[in-house]
Amino acid sequence: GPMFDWEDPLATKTLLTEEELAISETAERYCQERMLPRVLQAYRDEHYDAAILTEMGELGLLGANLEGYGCAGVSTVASGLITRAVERVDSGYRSGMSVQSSLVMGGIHAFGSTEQKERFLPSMAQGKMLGCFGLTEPNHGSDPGSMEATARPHPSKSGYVLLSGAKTWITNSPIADVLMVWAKMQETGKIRGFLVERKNCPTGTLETPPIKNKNGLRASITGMIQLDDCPVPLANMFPDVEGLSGPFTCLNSARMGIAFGVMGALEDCLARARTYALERRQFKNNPIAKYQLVQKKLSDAATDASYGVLAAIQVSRLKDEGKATPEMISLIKRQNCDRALVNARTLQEIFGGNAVSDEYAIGRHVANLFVTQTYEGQSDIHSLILGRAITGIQAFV
Ligand code: TGC
Ligand code: FAD
Repeated sequence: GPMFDWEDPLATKTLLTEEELAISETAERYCQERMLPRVLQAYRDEHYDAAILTEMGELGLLGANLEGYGCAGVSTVASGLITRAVERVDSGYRSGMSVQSSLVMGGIHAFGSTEQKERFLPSMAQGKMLGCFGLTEPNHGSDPGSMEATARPHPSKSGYVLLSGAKTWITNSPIADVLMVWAKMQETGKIRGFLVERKNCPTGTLETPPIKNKNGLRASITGMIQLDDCPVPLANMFPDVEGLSGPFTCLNSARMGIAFGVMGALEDCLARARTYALERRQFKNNPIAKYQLVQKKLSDAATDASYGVLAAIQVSRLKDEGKATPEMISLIKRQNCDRALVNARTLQEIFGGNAVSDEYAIGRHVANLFVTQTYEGQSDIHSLILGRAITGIQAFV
């Protein structure tokens, strides 16, 4: 008869195609063999190895669900399985990939002109050109609609605007070649998206200082974007999209990736806690895994991880059929991030004092998972998005 597999309690593998299983195996192998050995030192040194994006590009893992322009064109489930494999190692590595793949490549694919797509996507898919996504500002995080960054007509150069403003907490900004910046047109107040190419920015008009000494997501690089009358050609503006639906469309796909990804981090916490509980002995030489309170912690984590993966698969399938709504994505982003954080924090207790040693990885996951619950819409913001959909009353303002 069928056997229970604690690593896949609800047999979600049966929902995957042959191709999806193969992609997942490729990604898991790369992540375990090539990424995992680097992460401990990278986290200690607060160092992001940009070569990771080039390596992922070589394997076809960047922008994997996009069609054409050198991208693999796989299903949303397959691309979710990639994020899960990456985040099993570290949320910061998944973050670097999400920004490149979902936010920047996804945005260009959805809103770019043919010329923009041809210019940026193939080298981004190879990880040779790196991107970042600038929406959040020092004074406007949960409420990006109130952003202050502006684009004003260039006083002397026709076909150009001057971008000014500050973006903060921007993943990959210090290493990005192309910076997707959302700003309001000075004349209309409408939000538009710009592809700022670092190599074309005159000295002093673009700075991207790193934000150092983070207590989470330390294997990822984060910075600001400071623009001071930076000249950008209108050919680098998304031609048709106006308003928040531009950045939010990019976020839909990134939030989906996070919902899948954080389950990888939780599954890693579970696997490590299980191994530890079977090896560690206390009271009459019993493995602590024998004790009921420890078993409950493992059961809770396995249950939430399997429900989370199942829900992520369902919403991904609906997305590919054109039937997913943003509220569904808010639902799984909120739930999976919250449950990953709560369970990781509880599993941490199983390690006793050793939880405090970074060698055991659990503390790193817990610190990272706090960030996943905060960015791309903090969980309470997603509660309000859902609350609005349930009641018809918006509670933001
Ligand atoms: P609201 O009135 O709700 O909407 C304004 C316009 O946007 C459209 N829209 C969407 N379109 C597509 N997808 C969605 N999910 C959409 N949500 C809204 C909406 O239809 C409307 O369009 P139009 O044409 O009528 O103008 O806007 P609001 O200002 O009331 O928004 C409220 C709220 C709270 C929902 C929103 O502001 C929000 O989601 N806040 C959270 C901010 C956020 O998620 N920031 C993320 C920054 S990027 C990031 O964190 C990257 S981390 C990457 C990593 O390292 O992994
Ligand atoms: P605030 O908006 O000030 O919120 C603070 C608290 O108040 C939250 O708990 C929030 O839920 C609550 N709150 C706010 N308004 C309400 C309300 N109406 N009702 C109830 N509660 C409310 N942004 C980018 O654009 N690009 C990136 O690449 C990026 N990467 C990031 C990487 C890291 C490591 C981090 C930490 C952040 C990153 N962000 C990025 C920014 C992230 O999206 C924001 O931090 C997030 O949207 C929250 O905004 P805030 O920090 O300004 O918090």
